[in-house]
Amino acid sequence: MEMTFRWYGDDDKVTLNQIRQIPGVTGVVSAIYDVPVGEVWPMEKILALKKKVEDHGLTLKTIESVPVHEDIKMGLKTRDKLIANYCDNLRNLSKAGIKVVCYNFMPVFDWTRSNLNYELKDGSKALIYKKETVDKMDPLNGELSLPGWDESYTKEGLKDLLNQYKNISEEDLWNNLKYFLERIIPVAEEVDIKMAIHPDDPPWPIFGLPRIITSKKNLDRFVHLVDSPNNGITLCSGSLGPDPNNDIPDMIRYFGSMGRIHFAHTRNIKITGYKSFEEAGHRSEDGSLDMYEIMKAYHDIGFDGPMRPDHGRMIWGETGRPGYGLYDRALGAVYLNGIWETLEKEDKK
Ligand code: DNO
Repeated sequence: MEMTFRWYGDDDKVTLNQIRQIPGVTGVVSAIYDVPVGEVWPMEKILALKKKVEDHGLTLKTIESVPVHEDIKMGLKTRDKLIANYCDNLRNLSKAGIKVVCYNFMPVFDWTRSNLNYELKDGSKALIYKKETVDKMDPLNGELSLPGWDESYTKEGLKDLLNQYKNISEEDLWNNLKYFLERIIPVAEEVDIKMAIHPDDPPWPIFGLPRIITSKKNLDRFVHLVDSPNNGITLCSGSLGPDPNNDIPDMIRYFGSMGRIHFAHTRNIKITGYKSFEEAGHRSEDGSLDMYEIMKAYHDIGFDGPMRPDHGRMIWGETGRPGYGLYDRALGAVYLNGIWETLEKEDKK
């Protein structure tokens, strides 16, 4: 396992110098952020990013994410050109030594929360999801501020997009995903890149939009859509965890033993009610997931891919990108590395 840290490039308040000082973190995962979704990332930009990261003594082997254009998710005619561009991105990334590419297939909204700044009892600020609040939210009234989605849509553009999705069922989304995979996975095989789909966060439909990467059953369907070792998963405990039916250690063992987990996002969440949760510190005691069992499952399958701590709370007065401050994520990395050290040493006894 290689412990990595997400870095948002030069605009990130968290610097590479800070990241390299986190004990046990040896790599970053990043992306090119200033090229519109659907276009090809210029090779110079990829190489410059890699050089910058490596000049700081860190590795760059994983990209999170190469985003998938909505036209591909909706299966529009324009998708073939966009998929060809996606394949060119994979070829370029491979030339720069990238081994893993993370992406998601969530319609319109990536990860979604009802509050980005909820004060927990200890005074830290966390991201939370409350079903009742989200049920009342209207993505078109402009109030929605979600960290994970492309804010470049105008209100009209977003309205059109949401309308177009009205005709798209879950089965349509599965078909569109299959169409995409059938075209990108052969290229990924050729250039030796492992594709790692990120589960839907939260793992249920929101705002009437279909969501399919939500459970063991659906992930199983996913890995068989195109049965290739390059067609794998980003196993995100915090995305799948809010559904108590998702047994994360079991999923790690199941998909891990198939060799289909290519990237691990490891964080805790605390379920606070039906379809409601708070993002907790990484420790088992702080949330609903047993992080020891999760790490043990990774250890048992011999996981040797990249892992990263995931969203952190804002602590010690830090402000910054929701979920992506320095301190709490750094604590998460060190905690996960601590569990890993114990597992490694126990194994050798
Ligand atoms: C949230 C992240 C996601 C993830 C994308 C992958 O913090 O885990 O935004 O990067 O879904 O495409």
